[in-house]
Amino acid sequence: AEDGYDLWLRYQPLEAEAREKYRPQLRQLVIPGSEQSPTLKAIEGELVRGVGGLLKRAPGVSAGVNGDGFVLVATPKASRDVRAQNFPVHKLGEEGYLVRSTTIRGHRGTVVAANSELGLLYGSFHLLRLLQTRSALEGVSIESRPRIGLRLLNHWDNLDRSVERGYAGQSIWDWWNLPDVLDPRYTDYARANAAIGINGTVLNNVNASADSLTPRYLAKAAALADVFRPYGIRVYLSARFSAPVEIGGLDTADPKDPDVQRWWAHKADEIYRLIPDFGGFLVKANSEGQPGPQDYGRSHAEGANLLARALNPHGGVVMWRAFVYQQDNPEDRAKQAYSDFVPLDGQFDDNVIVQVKNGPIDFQPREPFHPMFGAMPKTPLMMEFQITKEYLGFASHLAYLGPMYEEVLRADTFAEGPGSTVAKVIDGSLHGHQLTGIAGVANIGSDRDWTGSTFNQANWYVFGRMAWNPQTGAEEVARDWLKITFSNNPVVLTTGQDMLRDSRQAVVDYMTPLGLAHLMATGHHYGPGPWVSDLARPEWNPAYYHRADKNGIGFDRTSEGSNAVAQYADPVAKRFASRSDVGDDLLLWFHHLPWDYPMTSGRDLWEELVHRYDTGVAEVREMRAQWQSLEPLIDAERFDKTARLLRVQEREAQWWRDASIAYFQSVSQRPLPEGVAPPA
Ligand code: GCW
Repeated sequence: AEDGYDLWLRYQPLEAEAREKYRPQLRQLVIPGSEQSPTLKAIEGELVRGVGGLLKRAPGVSAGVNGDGFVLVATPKASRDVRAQNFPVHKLGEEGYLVRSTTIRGHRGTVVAANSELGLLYGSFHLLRLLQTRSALEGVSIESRPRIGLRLLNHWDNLDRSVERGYAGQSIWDWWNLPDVLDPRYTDYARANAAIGINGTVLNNVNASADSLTPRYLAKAAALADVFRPYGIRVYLSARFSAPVEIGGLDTADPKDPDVQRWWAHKADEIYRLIPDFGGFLVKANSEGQPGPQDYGRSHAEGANLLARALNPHGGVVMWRAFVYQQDNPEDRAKQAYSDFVPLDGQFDDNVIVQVKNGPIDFQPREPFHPMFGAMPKTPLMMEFQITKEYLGFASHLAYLGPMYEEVLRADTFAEGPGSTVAKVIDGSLHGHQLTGIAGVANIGSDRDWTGSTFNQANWYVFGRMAWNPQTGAEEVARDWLKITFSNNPVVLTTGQDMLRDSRQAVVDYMTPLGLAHLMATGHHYGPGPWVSDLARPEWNPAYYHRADKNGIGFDRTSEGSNAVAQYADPVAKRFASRSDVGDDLLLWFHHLPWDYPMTSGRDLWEELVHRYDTGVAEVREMRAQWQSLEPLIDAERFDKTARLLRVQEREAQWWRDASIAYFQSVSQRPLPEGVAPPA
């Protein structure tokens, strides 16, 4: 049955024509050394299974090239045949690979070469992707290496198997039965991630329990690390800053206290004894009630360096999150992280990387890029995207996040003049950093399809592809994913691509159009709540963000208001500060405007707002109709599942529109524009 479990490792037989084309090219598999190495063994297993499934004929495994249609997978070191090809492997780095069609001693075939076994693994998955996307093998010449070093998933998984902001069932980590019972799902998790180039995973929630650092849980993490190792996935843990007090018996967690320093150093030694390739710590400190260095009058840098010094002898890194905003801080929440961190530029140890969310508030359907990107030249910054759709309709709404990631990565910070994109900040090229990273908050759970819907798989997939190369286009990935997930049918592809391309903008339109943000219901964050204004922390109230009253709507972040624009480099600040240049998408993020403000569409602001809400609903209707048209071309199981969810989404898009318009109308006191149906 098409239950979605196989993700992009689906390997269902290709169309007969494609099978015929590929079969003579994929007769024989040569992987020298595969008996000794777990990674090479994994490659062999994957290629036999993948090619066997896709072509309905598994290749033979052979010790050497001795006929046409070989696939030779080897480093130059392991294979004289590869050495003889004189490939430019020096360009590939540690993890890169090349896939070339070539001739060896008169036989024609394909070589996957790399400097390391992991490079071979990534190259082998690329080879499978070529088949899955029906790309030509003849004359193929691909060179690829990752632009970003740490390509990680962040699991917000708790030790009781609940998942914070997770909508796909409970955590896949079965802490109770670990380390003795190793669910085969752990291996499939590693395969799926390796296939898209992800090379690390933070197992536990950033709202961390100190228990995850106790011997009992470290043994469990070590068992997972053993499963993941052949696939190049390193294990990391979220560390609770106050752990020395909670599980160490100390009475302080002050970074300047020698006992605290010793405690962390011993803890690191203990971890590395169990997990020799442990990646390091992720830390949420002094944020939303979490403990941190500021509890002791120390800075984020002093806190980060405490852990960094414990990990440094072992080669581990600290990923220190910049998602901070203080209770009772009157400063615009969008400014606080920058205010806290930018003055610390230059104070972080070399093995610290600061992890910054894509926007300055919190994973909203649309935000401007975070002003910290480009503003801390001496500090490596990594991106934190959210793959789970906390604010975009959970797992039930269809929203492809590729266009959102692309929008952020391609945004120009102008930090070093034009072309200083966010992508160049995080790939290290803008400011010359070696330590680089990107993290995605996972949307994975123990649901059969992993992500709570078929289409949510695309978000995990595109995250991996863009982490490997942040210049990758969302549309290209959408097309690959559709081919791999459904079929090569041109109607499925064009219709599916349309749906994916427009889906995120639809969510923006029916939830928070024109640069509005944070209008969701309290706590669970599902559904509208723009009227909420009485929560204890002012910056948790939607009213804090929309600032709507009889006269107008929007958050003035120009110099007349909070002046958040000043945190951006000059040309960007100027553009954001200008009502006419900022563009409709971020208009109300940066400006408070009267309801009759004339928009470029010819409508006034009130009419435009209503129009956008309405458009969002129309876009979902369109998506439903598009999906419906694919019924004959999609298997019943996955067709039905998506059809049902789209029905939910349409209903809820209407709910967002009607509730939002009704509320804003109660404030603006303006009539509904012509042609808009009043709320049901
Ligand atoms: O998006 C918010 C979420 C919290 C989360 C926090 C964070 C892990 O609502 O659930 O906590 O951000 O990123 O730390």
